[in-house]
Amino acid sequence: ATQTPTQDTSLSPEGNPLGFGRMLRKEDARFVRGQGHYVDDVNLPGMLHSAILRSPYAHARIVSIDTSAAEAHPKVKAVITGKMLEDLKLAWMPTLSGDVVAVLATDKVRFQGQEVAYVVAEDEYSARDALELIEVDYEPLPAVVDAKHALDPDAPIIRDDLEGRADNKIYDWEAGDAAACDEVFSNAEVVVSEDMIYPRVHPAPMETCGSVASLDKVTGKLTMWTTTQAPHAHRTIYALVAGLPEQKIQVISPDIGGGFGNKVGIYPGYVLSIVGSIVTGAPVKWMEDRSENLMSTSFARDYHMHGEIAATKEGKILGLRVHVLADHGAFNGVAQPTKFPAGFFHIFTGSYDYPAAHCKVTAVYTNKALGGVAYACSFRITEAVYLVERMVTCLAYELQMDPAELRMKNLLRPEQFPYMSPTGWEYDSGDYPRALKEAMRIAGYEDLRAEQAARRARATEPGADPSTPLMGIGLSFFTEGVGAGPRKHMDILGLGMADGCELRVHPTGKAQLRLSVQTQGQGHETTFAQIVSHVIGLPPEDIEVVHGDTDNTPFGLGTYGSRSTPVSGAAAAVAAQRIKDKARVIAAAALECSVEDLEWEHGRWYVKGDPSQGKTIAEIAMAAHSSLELPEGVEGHLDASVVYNPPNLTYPFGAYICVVDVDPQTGAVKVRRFIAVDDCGPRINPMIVEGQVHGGLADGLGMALMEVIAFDPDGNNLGGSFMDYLLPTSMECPSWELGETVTPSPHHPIGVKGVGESATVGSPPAVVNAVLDALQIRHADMPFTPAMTWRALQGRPMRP
Ligand code: PCD
Repeated sequence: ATQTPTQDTSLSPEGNPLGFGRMLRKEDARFVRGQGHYVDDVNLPGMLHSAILRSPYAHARIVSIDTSAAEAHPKVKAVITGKMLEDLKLAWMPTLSGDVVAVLATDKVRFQGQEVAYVVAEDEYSARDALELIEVDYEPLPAVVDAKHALDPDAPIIRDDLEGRADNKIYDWEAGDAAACDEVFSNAEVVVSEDMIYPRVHPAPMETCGSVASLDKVTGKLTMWTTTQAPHAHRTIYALVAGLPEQKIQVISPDIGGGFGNKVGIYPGYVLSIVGSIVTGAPVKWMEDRSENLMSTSFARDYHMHGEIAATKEGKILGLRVHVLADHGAFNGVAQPTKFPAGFFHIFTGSYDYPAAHCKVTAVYTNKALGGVAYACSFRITEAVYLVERMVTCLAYELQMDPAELRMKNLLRPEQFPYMSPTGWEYDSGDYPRALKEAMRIAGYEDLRAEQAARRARATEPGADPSTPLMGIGLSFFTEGVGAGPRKHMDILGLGMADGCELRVHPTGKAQLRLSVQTQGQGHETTFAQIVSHVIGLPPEDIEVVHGDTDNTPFGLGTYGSRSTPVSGAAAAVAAQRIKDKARVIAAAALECSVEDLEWEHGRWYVKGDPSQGKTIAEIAMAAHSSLELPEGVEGHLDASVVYNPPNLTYPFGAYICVVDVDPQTGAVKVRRFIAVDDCGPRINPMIVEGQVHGGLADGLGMALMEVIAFDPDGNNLGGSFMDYLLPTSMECPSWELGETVTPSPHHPIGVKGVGESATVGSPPAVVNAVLDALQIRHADMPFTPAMTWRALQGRPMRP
């Protein structure tokens, strides 16, 4: 049900619920009827299909490629190799991190699954058949699979395409104050250190990546239907890469079957479909299959972290330092603000109050697919939160202190906000103890600990049943920074991270909101209509949200890093506010009174003291398009457009508690309960927020318990299908128990903070802390598959 407007709609962060509230998603009408329209649903007259030949080797020199048999296939229209692209200067393209990546390999292949040749044919089956007719002569080379050996003096050089490359290092980067940290550590009473791996995982959206490219030879216009989270950024990059005039490129992102960061970057397949259309003169479709998606598109994490935490004997944290070895795969294709090579990893100081922090990140190339994509991680905050939450838990273990008590002792206090972190981030607002207390209340924390103590006591009694599950309780507290960015500090390849928005109120009082961001399932068509409704009082049903088409929406950097609501949501609120202000002027003209005489209520301006004299936004919209005489300088119509440059990130936070039972004989982990208290400021649509949190918790549980992309010593990907790469289902998930606190962002026009990635960021350490609490060991690496858990129980932890 929709809410009826009941309150004043000032833009104060405390806000008021007009427009906000539980509302079924507008987009569900088509999704539940199977009427979603995805790239693979795009079928154009005369359209051709295509397929990519991929490398079976992780590292090999290409000696020769013979395409003659494939070309002779009766249904094949074109076979394209790296050599042919080289002649067009299209063999390499820039990555979002300023590296270059091969569109089709010319000299060497550098990971298993890399693109080697491309076939365009009348149908997809013929295209795939023809791949088998291509003869490639490879000369296999030794592969760098373990990041720890990437910098060995005798390691093969992966990127010999880059001039002057003598090793596999991508960068060394650091943040914080090393000297101050050393000082604190050398005088500390307690120092705990630990090595941990955040394994390589994959976003694995339901819909794989694909595109349909259609170049009109007469008009020179390229239309590109594609799975992209950032249509405008893609258009600009196509213009730069292919030298096509930008006004002649239209990127259309139709419905997206999940993005999760997988659809931020530009893949060779997209570019190849453009090349295919140029070469054949027909529209060309390219769609990946599941294994291609799992083996060759962006991976996340792959951080080998060494953490050290310093504290007093009483458990007051004094400092944290970290050294990370980051495995980026064969090309550095991370999508994140350019000036932050390790993303926002240096928000690793977390939610606690201590002065000294330092981190160093060394990134290396390995013979694996591109890594480091921001899979629900707000640019590496996931890794950062895992590190600090594990380290704090290790400290509690060492001090034999309750981990909740240790956290409570060190959490930032509400009066410290806005808080400047030791690595230079200004947290906008928070009340952390309140969130942790709320999670502990919902969990019944004291009772859970009592139950655990009683079980442990019983387990030591003679004749105790050896199959009795081991009970574990794990906590995590996270702070995220989302809404990149202030454009002064944050850009991607020189494009500042601001987002545009246009709002038009049509004569009959129905509105259209055009956005630069892209929904992939988060429900923007609903929540953004609710934002406008909140400000101008039109019902959300009357506000159509348009996105995903560069010809019909303003420029902006797109959706990832939970930035849509913090950035574009702010743009929408400001545009609506401008409409409301202009409506007041028009209402004054229509009512023949002065602007000051008008008051706002229920989506309507009315004369002070005489509420019967008033105009609703719909009436004002008609007046704005009519022959009504408007005051000097006021243009007709009721439109507004805004480019929003956020002054700061928003900092959502949360407290999570996980309860597990571990079967000591099989190592199987069952998540018994999971309590998640999230604070993302006021919730535009609480139902959507809950859905976002449910999804993120499942993601986090998957990473903690089952997901890992492993490689054999030759660099063969061992996780290239859903048989090997396990995703959680409802069978593994408990019934999530959610809570909330509300701390508005002081700088966001309607006080909201992002939430899309929060649960994926916050949940893995809670699950891992719970498993390790059950096992009563200080550390072992995730994922806690039965085998890994069982080995950890035997005191034989193994690395993923
Ligand atoms: N909200 C509300 N309230 C608040 C906040 C928020 O309501 N306070 C809502 C909104 O509006 C939207 C959602 O919620 O609708 C979300 O939001 P955000 O946070 O802003 O976010 P975005 O930007 O929109 O989105 C993005 C995210 C991300 S980033 C990810 S990963 C994921 C998430 O989102 N993805 C996805 N979620 C999701 N969901 C779905 N369904 N699907 C998908 O795909 Mo990255 O960086 O890309 O990795």
